[in-house]
Amino acid sequence: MTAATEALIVIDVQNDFCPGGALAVAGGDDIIARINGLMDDFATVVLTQDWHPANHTSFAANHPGATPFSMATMPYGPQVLWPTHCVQGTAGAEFHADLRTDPAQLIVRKGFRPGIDSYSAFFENDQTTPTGLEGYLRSRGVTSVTLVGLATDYCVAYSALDAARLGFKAKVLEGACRAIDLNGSLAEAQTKMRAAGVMLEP
Ligand code: VGL
Ligand code: ZN
Repeated sequence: MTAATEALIVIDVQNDFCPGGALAVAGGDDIIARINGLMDDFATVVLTQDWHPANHTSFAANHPGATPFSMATMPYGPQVLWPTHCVQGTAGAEFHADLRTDPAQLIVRKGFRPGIDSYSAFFENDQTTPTGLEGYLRSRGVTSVTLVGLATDYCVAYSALDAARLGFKAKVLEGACRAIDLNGSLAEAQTKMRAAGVMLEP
């Protein structure tokens, strides 16, 4: 068991990010056994769940003529237009059936506002609208977070960068993550995380 000040944050291990899903990440389900084991080492376990309404602005289908994985400009900055994924209440939005969910004390849902995407577990993509996770962790005395899940270069990286920015000690276990790697996004995310003081471990 790690110290009571350490939390495990499991990012978006949902059907749509696993093989067969709408936004499948290669090998996305390979990490589940290790993540399940890690849960026993942490007194605080948090799961995040990407949770979009069908009219979500991050979906290419909601931008006439746009193709998935193209870019759009949103009021808060550039945004990848994704295939429709993790729609509230659908099977794709459910956690992978093999992921243990009983050890989690908190499930953070994110991306539920139609007009703004939310990669990070802490803030939406405007970098200011909070999810509430910061307050939850602080009020439980957590000072250090270990991040695992999907996808390394989007939701895991954004969460780790925000954690570091907020003053948490942040560690990403890359072997317990898998990446989308769109146009060099994995290398870029790794560079940004290292520069921000996020520890990258296998
Ligand atoms: C994610 C793209 C869109 C992720 C979520 O979990 O990394 N990526 N929504
Ligand atoms: Zn999403």
